[in-house]
Amino acid sequence: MASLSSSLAELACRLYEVQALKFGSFTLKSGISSPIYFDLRGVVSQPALMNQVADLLFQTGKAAAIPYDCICGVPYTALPLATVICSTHQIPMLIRRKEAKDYGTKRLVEGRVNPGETCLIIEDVVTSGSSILETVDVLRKEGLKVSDAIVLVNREQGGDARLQEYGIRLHCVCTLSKLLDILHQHSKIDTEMVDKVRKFIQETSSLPVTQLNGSVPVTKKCKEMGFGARLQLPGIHLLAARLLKVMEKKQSNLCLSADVTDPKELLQLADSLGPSICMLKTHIDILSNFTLDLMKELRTLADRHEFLIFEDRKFADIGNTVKHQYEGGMFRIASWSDVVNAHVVPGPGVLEGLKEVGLPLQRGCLLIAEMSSRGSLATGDYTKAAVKMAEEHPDFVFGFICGSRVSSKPEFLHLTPGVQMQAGGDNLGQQYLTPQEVISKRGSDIIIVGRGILSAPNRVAAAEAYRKAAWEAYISRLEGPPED
Ligand code: S5P
Repeated sequence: MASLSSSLAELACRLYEVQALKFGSFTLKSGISSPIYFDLRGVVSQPALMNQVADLLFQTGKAAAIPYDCICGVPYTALPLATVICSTHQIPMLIRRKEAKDYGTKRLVEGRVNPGETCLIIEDVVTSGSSILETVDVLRKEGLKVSDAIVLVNREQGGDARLQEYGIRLHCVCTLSKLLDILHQHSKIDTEMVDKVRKFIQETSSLPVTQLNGSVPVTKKCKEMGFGARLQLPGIHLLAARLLKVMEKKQSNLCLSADVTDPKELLQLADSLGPSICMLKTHIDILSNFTLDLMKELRTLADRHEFLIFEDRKFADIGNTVKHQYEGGMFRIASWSDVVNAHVVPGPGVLEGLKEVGLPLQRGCLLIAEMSSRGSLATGDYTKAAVKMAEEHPDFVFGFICGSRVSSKPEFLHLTPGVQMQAGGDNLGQQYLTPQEVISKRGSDIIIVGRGILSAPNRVAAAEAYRKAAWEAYISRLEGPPED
C-alpha cells in the first residue's frame, strides 16, 4: 500500500495537472488579490482522482478516530466527495440544500435526520471557515451534533482557529504550505512562487473574515474556548497542556478516583479503565501494601493508556513539612505522581515548599478552592483566596478542585469531585451532582468519579458511561443553548 506521503505527492501533482490548483494572479470574491487559486469543481470529471481525494479524506478521519453517525459535504464541491465516501464505506449521508431559502417550504437538509446524532463535515478547501460554519449552523438547527470537519486543503488563513471558536475541530489532509513544498520538490513551481504564496498566507492569516471572503458566519460562536484551543494558550502550564491534549485525543474529561485498598486491584483498574480516562487519582495511604515497584507498574500503565497520575494528598502544612512529605517518606510521591493538590489554609508557604520539589520535576498542583462535602468551610472569601494564590503561582498551579468554575482564566483547569449519575449523597457527608450539572451548568472541566464507577457491576461499562456523559456535557456547553 502506498504511504500517506507518497499518496499526497501524487495527489498534489494530479491536482496541479488538472488545474484544480492554479498559480498566477487572481482576484478573490473579497477583492483581495491572491497568487494561488483552488477550483476543485472540475475534479468530478476525473473519477480516479475523485476516488483518491475521497479516500484521503476518509483516512484522515480514521487516523484522528473521529466518532460520527453520518456525513454531510459542504455544497457544492464537497457534495460528490461525501457521496463517494458514504457509498464506499456504507455511511448514511445528509445533503444540505443551499437554495431552500428561495423556495420557502423546501427542507434545508435532505436525508434522514436523527436528532442527537453526530454529523461529520467534509469540505474541499478551508480559508476562513465561513462555508463550513454555514453548513454547521443548518445541521445544528436540525438537532444534530457537529464537532469535527475534514478538509482536503487548509489554506492556513485562520480557518482552524475560527472554527475552534464555534466548537469545530478542523482536520486536514494537507496544508497549503505542504502542498507548496511538494509541488516545488516536483519542479511544478519555482522558488519565487513558493515565496510569493508564503508571503500571501502570512499577510492574510490575520485578516478579519469579512475581508477574506466577504461573509460572516451565522452559527453561534462558542461562549468559550474548547480544550484544543486552551492547550495552545501561550501561558499554559506544561501539565495542563499535556492533560488537555490527552482529553482531546481520548475525548475524555473523566478522572477516576481509584479509591481501592488492594494494590493488585489498583493496577487492574488502571489497565482496564485506562482507555476511558484522562487521569487516575490515588489515595496512596489507603493501600494495604505499598512498594515503589507498584508505582513503577502504575506509571507504565499510565504511559501505555495515556493518562496522568494525580495523588490526592491534600497537603496542608508549613512549607518545610510538605516539602518532605512530597519528596520523601515511604511514598516518595513526587517520583511517580504528575499532579498533587494542596489546601490553601497554611498560606503561600505550602506552595513554596512543594515547588522546591515539584518544579525541577515539571510537576503540577491543583488548589482546593471548594469541597463537595456537606458544611464545607471552603466557600466565599476562602475560595477567592485560593484563586488569588493560584494566580500568583502559575508556574506550579494549573487548576482547582472545586464544585463550579471559580476562575475565568482559560489557563486554569477545574476538576470536580462528588459526581454520580444521580444527584444525592452518602451517609458521611459526601454530596453528589450529575456530570451534566457539573460540566454543562457549573462550567467545570473534569469530573472526578470514585464509587459511581467502583460500585458498578461492570466497571468498564460504567467508566465509559461517565466518560460519554461528561464529554457530551462539555460539547453541549461549547455549543451553547439552542437558539430558538
Ligand atoms: O471536595 C472534595 C475533594 C476531593 S479530592 N471531595 C471529594 O470527594 N474528593 C475526593 O474525591 C475524595 O477524597 C474521593 O477520593 C473522591 C470522591 O469519591 P466518590 O467515591 O465519592 O466519588
